[in-house]
Amino acid sequence: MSEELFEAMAESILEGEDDEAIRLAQEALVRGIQPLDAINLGYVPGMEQIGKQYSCGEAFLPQLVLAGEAMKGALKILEPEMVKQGVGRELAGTIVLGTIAGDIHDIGKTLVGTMLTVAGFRVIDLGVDVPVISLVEKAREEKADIIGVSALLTTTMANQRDVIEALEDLGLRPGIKVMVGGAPVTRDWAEEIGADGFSEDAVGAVAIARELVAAEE
Ligand code: B1M
Repeated sequence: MSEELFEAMAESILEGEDDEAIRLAQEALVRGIQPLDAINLGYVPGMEQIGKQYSCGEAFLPQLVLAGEAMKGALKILEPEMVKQGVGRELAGTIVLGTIAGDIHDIGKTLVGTMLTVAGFRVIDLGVDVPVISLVEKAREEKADIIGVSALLTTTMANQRDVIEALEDLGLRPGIKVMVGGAPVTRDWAEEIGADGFSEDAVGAVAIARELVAAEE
């Protein structure tokens, strides 16, 4: 039965129907489906499919925009529920998070932030198109354990390296760790730029953040 609901969720993204995406998210909660399952098994496959269609010229920018809006509508319903489930946890650490300069994709980054919040991290989310220096200064000011840098474009991925270099120039390494992620980011890339952690999804990001904080202690 959940299968049908997940398929309808993917369809709502493909069709860019935010009202329907929201309605299905509400239905999932009523039916006791875990919010993360709804995201990963329902909406994300829709996003992946629209991305593929865009790549091969079967979908165009306005459809990407509508798909993004539909996904955000669903997350507005599902994310508070996830946060509620994590309330009362011990502080696991502080992370300054952002999508790197030049890049305005925010859905995956926000999901990573929500999962970290659920796991007990204090998350300072600076949003999208964040200049390198803003990430670094905020992390210093807030005595953050980690800077989390998301990038969805092969062109902006390169700016992740600049965060590490800026920390080094200011003598803030290895005190402040750097975790990178985003669709085009790979483990090889993370190693090449000297990042401390990499994850390909939001659940993995929590595990890596925990490891990085534990390594500090
Ligand atoms: Co754009 N876009 N987009 N887009 N978009 C991609 C990324 C693209 C792959 C589509 C494609 O061609 N197939 C392509 C990039 C190609 C490349 O560089 N390799 C692309 C392009 C080209 C562009 C524009 C340049 C298009 C244009 O203007 N001609 C433009 C760029 C604008 C800019 O940033 N300067 C653009 C714009 C947009 C919209 C605004 C229309 C919209 C974004 C809406 C929004 O975010 N508010 C959009 C969308 C929706 C997409 C796709 C379809 C979906 C992205 C998404 O939200 N995925 C995307 C195709 C795709 O990725 N399949 C595409 C769902 C999300 C949950 O996954 O973000 O990957 P994701 O996050 C995951 C993991 O990556 C990981 O965990 C998350 C949860 O599991 N993760 C981390 C992410 N950050 C992490 C950080 C971590 C750890 C893990 O640690 C800190």
